[in-house]
Amino acid sequence: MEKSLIILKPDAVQRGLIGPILTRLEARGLKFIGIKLSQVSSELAHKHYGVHEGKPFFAGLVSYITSGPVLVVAVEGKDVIEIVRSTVGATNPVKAAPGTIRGDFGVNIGRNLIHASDSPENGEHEVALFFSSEELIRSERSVDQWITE
Ligand code: IDP
Repeated sequence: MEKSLIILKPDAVQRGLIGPILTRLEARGLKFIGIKLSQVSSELAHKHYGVHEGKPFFAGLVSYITSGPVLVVAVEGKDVIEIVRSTVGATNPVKAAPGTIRGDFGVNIGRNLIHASDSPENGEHEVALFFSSEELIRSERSVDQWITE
């Protein structure tokens, strides 16, 4: 079982795209185990995006992710890293395929709407960074047998 942290970034929230984006993730069959509206602090932004520190876009990235409320979502399941990344599309919306979230809703790399963990290790780490264990809810879905064999 993998976990993925998904963040609907401030532009997605401000543009009223929470519903359309969650609809796509939910319709794919993903199981949500945590979901909340949150204001990312500068400290948390530095932790989450630490790997990009020193890059030319880092200051802008921190200011972007802290610029307004975000919707933070944790999903769990087999292959969720790849499933979510392929639904989200390429980092740069200019290059993202139509049919992906970034390819359908975005036009600029600095406003690419959504974050998704890029490896199982980062998924575990990022979910733990944004959610306490009490905030993660696991339950059986009767529909699961119609989604996976
Ligand atoms: P990812 O979000 O698709 O995993 P990363 O390369 O990990 O992409 O970059 C993290 C985030 O940093 C991107 O989602 C985007 O918001 C921002 N970013 C990456 N490259 C650039 C850039 O060249 N200009 C502005 N922002 C960038």
